[in-house]
Amino acid sequence: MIREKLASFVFALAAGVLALPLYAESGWNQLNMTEGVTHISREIYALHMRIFWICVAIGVVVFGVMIWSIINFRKSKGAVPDVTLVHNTKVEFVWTIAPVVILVIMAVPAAKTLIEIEDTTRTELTVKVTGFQWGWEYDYLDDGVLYYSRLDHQSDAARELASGIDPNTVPHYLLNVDHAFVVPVDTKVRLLVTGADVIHSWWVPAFGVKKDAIPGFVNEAWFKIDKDRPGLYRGQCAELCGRDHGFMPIVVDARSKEDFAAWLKQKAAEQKQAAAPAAPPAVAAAASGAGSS
Ligand SMILES: [Cu+2]
Repeated sequence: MIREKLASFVFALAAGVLALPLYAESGWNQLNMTEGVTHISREIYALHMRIFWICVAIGVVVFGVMIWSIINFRKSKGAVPDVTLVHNTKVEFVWTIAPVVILVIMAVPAAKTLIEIEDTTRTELTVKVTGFQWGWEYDYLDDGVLYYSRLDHQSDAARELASGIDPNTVPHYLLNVDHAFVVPVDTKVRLLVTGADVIHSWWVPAFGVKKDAIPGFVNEAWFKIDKDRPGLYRGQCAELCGRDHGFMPIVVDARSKEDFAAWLKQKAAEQKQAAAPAAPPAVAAAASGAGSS
């Protein structure tokens, strides 16, 4: 009997191990959070997994005891309920202390990560991010670069009512922008997040950052992308901000430090040149001054 049970257990275990690749292929593993590309996002993932397994253990113990009791103390087996039992100090002590200990075990690493998330000291680049209906404005405060980022033209055309365009044919439908937010990897980037009209929320899951953009307030957030993970990272506005809330995605273009420096220099020069026609007022003023004298 025991040998049979053992054999079926080993069989089930082997079947489970063999099914793992199938599980990965089925997409079920995509139901979980991703680890992301920053130290903080991995910390958050680790917290999530730790607390998940604590919940699994609690579930197994609680349901195990419950099912075991139902089976072993059933009426047909001659069990007689103890109707005189009012309370049991020992049991009450255990079921008070055990949850407190579990909560402390969860709270200590969670508080540590929260403190780290809020630590915006020693940042290397500051960008002011303003959410508006419906897009984002990125202002590189120390470098004189400012631009808007909106839903890309292809998605925008396809989303129109009766556009006749199949969204499945649009690459990264509703998750693409005209001008991506360019940042360097391996750099502690500080964001000053605010809103221009209503409350928005700047959310990029791969960085573990979700920060409310509230008019009249400046919220701080930061991220430092792994050195070996340049690339495009996508996010969305995570606050129901009005009619086109679903159409204000975020795309972050993470580049190497050298590429970023070159891009920033070129962009600053471009914007300076674009602003140049506004310079003639000095000439105009001189001219009008000459005319009036
Ligand atoms: Cu929004």
